Amino acid sequence: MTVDIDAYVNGLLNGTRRILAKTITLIESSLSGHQSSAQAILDRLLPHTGKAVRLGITGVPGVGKSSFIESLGMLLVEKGHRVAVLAVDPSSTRSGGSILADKTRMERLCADSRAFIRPSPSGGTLGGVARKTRETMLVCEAAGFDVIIVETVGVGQSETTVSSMVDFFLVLMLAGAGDELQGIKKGVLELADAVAINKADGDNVEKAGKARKDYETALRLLRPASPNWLPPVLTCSAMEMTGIDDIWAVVLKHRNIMTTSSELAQNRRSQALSWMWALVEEGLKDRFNHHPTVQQHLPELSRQVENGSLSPTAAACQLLFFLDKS
Ligand SMILES: Nc1nc2c(ncn2[C@@H]2O[C@H](COP(=O)(O)OP(=O)(O)OP(=O)(O)O)[C@@H](O)[C@H]2O)c(=O)[nH]1
Ligand SMILES: [Mg+2]
Repeated sequence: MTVDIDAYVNGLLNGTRRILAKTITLIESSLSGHQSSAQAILDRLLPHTGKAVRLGITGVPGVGKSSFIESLGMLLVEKGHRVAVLAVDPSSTRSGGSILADKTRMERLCADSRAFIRPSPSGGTLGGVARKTRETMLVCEAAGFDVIIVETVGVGQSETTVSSMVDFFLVLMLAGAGDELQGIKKGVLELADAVAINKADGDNVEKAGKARKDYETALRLLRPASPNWLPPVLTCSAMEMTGIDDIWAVVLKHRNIMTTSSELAQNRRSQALSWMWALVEEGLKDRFNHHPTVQQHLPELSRQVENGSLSPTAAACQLLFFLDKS
């Protein structure tokens, strides 16, 4: 298949949904021909990217991420925004079944032409999934989406990865779900630009208020990432659509402050550089693992290191030397 790059680029810049979906398919494809077409398209799109608000959302399964994104997304499209919802979920916990569940939780947003929802690319390492989502984010920006929401479930390193591709990272929590900080990794709070206690409705309102105070205390003990921003704690109900507007106001306030202090631009620059280094590392590892001479000698060298007849340093030197002789 030859890909007409010009047709893709023009279609995307005109916001043609069919082309958007086809481009993401190229990005997600493992065929090298598709990959190089995707890269050629991305290069051309780059000048048209970067204007969106990039918002990351995390929280344990069942906290209400999908419901929250439905409520926030509808509020935003009604304000005139165009919203793309992407996901980073390298685990296999959420295959076909729950994408369906998401369709029922995000029914209105799914059906709205001002929104675009794309489930997590499936399969592969976190690095691979993240690369595809980042590139998809850029394509969505070029296609005119001005708010990009990237969702992730709180497993493994995926929160750190998502926080490194967004401008604002929102952590959703529940009130009184057992032990106070829900056994959440403290690391997640360190990434948060705001915490929202969801399901603050019905009998739960009081508990949510208390949890809010607890999290405020917990956050005060952490050193903030920016001297200009103390992550606030809010309460909301995705179901009753309360508190959602306030959260969006916080996102915009953060953006104003970060723009004025130039931290937004600085942050994006360092994100781009770390992305480059992540790709270099991944590429080097890949090249190493697939190098025929390395493959040929690796078992014997490993054996020698294991039985102590060769030092790890000497073995590593030899293996890396093979790379130069490609
Ligand atoms: N009372 C109440 N229930 C809510 C609220 N938000 C979500 N729920 C319910 O909580 C359950 C889980 O909501 P989801 O939106 O699917 O949660 P999620 O975080 O996307 O879950 P995963 O996709 O499994 O990670 C559903 O039964 C929702 O109806 C809320 O604000 N209040
Ligand atoms: Mg969900």
